[in-house]
Amino acid sequence: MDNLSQANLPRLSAAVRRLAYDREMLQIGMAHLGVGAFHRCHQAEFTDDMLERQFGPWGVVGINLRPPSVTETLIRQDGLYSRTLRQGDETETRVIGCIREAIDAQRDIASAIAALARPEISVVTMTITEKGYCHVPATGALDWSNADIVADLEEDAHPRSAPGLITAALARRQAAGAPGLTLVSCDNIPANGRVLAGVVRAFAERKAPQLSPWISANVRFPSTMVDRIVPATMREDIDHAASTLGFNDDAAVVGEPFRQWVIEDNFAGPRPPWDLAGAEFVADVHAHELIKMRLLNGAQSAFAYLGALSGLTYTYNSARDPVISEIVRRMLVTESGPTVPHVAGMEAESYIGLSLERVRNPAIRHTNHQVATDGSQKIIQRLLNPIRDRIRAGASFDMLALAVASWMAYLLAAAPSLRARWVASDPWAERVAAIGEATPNDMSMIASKILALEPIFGTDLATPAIHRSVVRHLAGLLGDDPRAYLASMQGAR
Ligand code: CS2
Repeated sequence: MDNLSQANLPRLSAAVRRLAYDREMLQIGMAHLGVGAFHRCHQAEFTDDMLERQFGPWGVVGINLRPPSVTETLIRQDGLYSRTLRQGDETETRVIGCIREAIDAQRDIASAIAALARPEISVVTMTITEKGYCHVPATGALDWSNADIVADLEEDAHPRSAPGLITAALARRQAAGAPGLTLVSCDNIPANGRVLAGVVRAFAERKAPQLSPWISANVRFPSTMVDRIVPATMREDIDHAASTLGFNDDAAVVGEPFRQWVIEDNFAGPRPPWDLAGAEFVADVHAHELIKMRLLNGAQSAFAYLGALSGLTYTYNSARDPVISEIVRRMLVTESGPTVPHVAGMEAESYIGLSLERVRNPAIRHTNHQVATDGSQKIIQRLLNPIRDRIRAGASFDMLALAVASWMAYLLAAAPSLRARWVASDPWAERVAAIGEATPNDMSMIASKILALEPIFGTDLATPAIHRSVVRHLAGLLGDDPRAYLASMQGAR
């Protein structure tokens, strides 16, 4: 079967929605860092919708910093790929065309820096995952001990980190007198624009001090809230794309129909009119972000850990399990929900209902292990900050503590000399496993030591009440039958 490509577009199967703009006329005006499934199914789709409504120079050069890189596939396919939305038995497939060029920064860092420095590029969006910011999760500040940052600070280093690459590109722009730039973080960290600004400024101050005033005068870092559930693409999704398109598409992505994008209106230069595609430009995204991270992402993380510990594969299995879904619903309704601000159209009660409904969609096969990845970077905004607000309000937080304990139990269950139930992917996996292995039968000691990990928990959460709650849940979750433990909690109310 031939690959999807520009030349093959006219021969696409009639079932597929085609591009409604003249792609060959599309000039590049944006870059994206981290062309993973989420970008291809979210910002790139918004951009295609925008281009359909108002054609302009908003083609994208996609840059990948980390494997797995789809760069070669995208080059082979002229930047084209399909995205399929799935809800129950319904599917809808469409070709996306805004990515005009793709660069693998690991192989060709010079081209990546040069691309980001092109004067015609005015906006750089990025999805580099939480850990891509190289920050201390609890504070948001640049982590000077991060191995990539240490390497990038060396003289003449080829940047490996995002702050390193961005700084190199900004220095190039400054030297060439290129216009300013807007850097749009699209990752699930609170105040993502502020965190990005903080790590870039801190890194630049050390690496290229002459650049700092230029950054202050010429670069903007709007925060954004992005939302669409997009699991990693599976073999069967690639097969489905091929049979639907009539062409092979190794960059295919699958997502749910729901999508939302709220962007702080803070641009250094021209602003892509994404609002024509349904994105919202607002003065401040903080409230939207709290609602999304605490109610949707918080639920997903709880489902992922509780589900994995109970032997379930996908988050929809967890969300459809009567015991687990009731526990998570109770966490959202009684604990997380009361901590979020009011936003018209995102009222906590209906938002919780919608979030649970979305995670229950059985056509979206998001594995519990995928959502469980990098929990040390995620639980702060999803679970710990709500606990802080509950403590401040003098209110209960036992369900949130259960979810936090389930993250700990997930990493402890991965400890090689304890259970080795799976390989946990988390920058803190080894350290948490080592804590478990030191005193395997002493839950109280284990909980104390984990709660004392300051880069995750800060200095305020090692309280007796949290410790008590976590110890009890850890014992239940790491016992012989975690699901029975969860069922017994339900009975206890
Ligand atoms: C998920 C998110 O893997 C995860 O951490 O919780 O990718 C989630 O699906 C998106 O944030 C939804 O917008």
